[in-house]
Amino acid sequence: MADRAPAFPAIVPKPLAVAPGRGAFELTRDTRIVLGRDDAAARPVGRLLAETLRPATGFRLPVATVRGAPADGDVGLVLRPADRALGDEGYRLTVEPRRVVLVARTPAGLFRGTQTLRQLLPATIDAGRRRRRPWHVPVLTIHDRPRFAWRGMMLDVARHFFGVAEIERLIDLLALYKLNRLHLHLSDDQGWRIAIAKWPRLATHGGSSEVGGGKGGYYTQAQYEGLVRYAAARYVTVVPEIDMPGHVHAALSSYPKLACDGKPSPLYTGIDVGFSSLCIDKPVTYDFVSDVVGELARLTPGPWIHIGGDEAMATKTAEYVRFIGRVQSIVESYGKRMIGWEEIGRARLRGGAVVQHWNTDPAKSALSTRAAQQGAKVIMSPAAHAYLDMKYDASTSLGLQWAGYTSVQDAYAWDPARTVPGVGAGDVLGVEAALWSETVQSIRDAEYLAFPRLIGIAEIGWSPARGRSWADYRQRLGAQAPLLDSLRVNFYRAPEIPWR
Ligand code: NGO
Repeated sequence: MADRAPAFPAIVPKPLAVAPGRGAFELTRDTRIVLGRDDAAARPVGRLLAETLRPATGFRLPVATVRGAPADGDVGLVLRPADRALGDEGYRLTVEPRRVVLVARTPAGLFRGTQTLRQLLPATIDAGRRRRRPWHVPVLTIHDRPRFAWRGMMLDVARHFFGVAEIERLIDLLALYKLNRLHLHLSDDQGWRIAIAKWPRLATHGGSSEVGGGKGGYYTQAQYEGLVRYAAARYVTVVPEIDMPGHVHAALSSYPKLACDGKPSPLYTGIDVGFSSLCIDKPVTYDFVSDVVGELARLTPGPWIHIGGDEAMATKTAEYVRFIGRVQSIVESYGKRMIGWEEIGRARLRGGAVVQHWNTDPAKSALSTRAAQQGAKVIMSPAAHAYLDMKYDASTSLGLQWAGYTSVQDAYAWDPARTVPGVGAGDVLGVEAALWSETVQSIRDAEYLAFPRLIGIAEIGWSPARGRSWADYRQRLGAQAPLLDSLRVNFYRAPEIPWR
């Protein structure tokens, strides 16, 4: 296969600044990944890079500590904690004919830089098996850092369940496109997906169903901790969501005492929303919330716990407002920050709360505005752009269409800082694509809906608004096909994209 190094590199998300050069660095059997003596914190990043590059190259790629600057033939990882211009996740990548040097202020920044390096190599670097060919990286300099701190994807594991290996593969794909949050929607009417020691039936009973009547499933706490660690090694923070006070039928069916009428109910496998509610005035409700949030907080090194709060149509407004106020205090009592869907804008929010905008209906958008006015930061997930479960067009068999069709361009051509009136750049924490799984039965289905739209959302989160254009993006997106094929991603080959 010809080594098709593009004239200028087709990196996604688009870096802040790229200065192309001439020639190429070649990765060889003698290449080492080297760290400075004070840069031990970069070792895990070096190891992961070596693990990524070994299968296809067959090279040893030892990770070594050296004195002084990286020598000829080396790929150097350098930490410069005092270099503020690099930001928390930024990096500078210098590829010379004889060596590669990656500099960052933090290990996270180095990791992001290694993902750029991965995209600069021939796509077969990710094919998972040995290929005999030259491994070139074009000479260039890149200076890069993200626009937004929050660049996420939400996966609904409640409507259909996805196993640990599937989630790990998804985390790898998020990392490749420099996303840094995985929000897991762990409970809904149709299923409860995380073991809670003090309320075991949530998982054993509530976890045993899913949409359409499949067998469901749940994560043990040990499995969940493993996922959190796997993600953390790739600088992805897992954000757990337990939806309340609505979307709780699986919990009510597991513990009828949580329902206002106290009556047993069978599990639910349909796709209606808005019919279930916790019982706002029962004391046991707050034992439940506190136990669940407490156990989740212990499993969550990240600062956020998502409490849902959407579509509580079966809860009276005054009760909803009271409930969210109490939940906020519970979340804070475990040292965490509360995130909720935009509806929590109805309640009184304290500093540190985060709201997730989703419904493009103007009356609903006003709730995000209200939350921002109260000082909450906003994560942008407007359904018409960022809901990966919307159909691409009329021919898409998977997915829903309540927010309209969402083409690859619709998912890309918008600006989070200009989406909701009164919610400007200073209020926006970042972006998150949401994949709800009513129609998504397998991880292959999930990939089909997520890719390539998720890649566009990743670029919106990372790259400056100025300098982004659909015309340029579709070329760079098209150039991702060989890499996605190497990784065996089941992506939708949208006809408007010039796939390579
Ligand atoms: C809504 C609803 C979810 C659905 C999803 C389907 C939110 C925040 N609540 O988004 O329960 O699964 O739409 O697109």
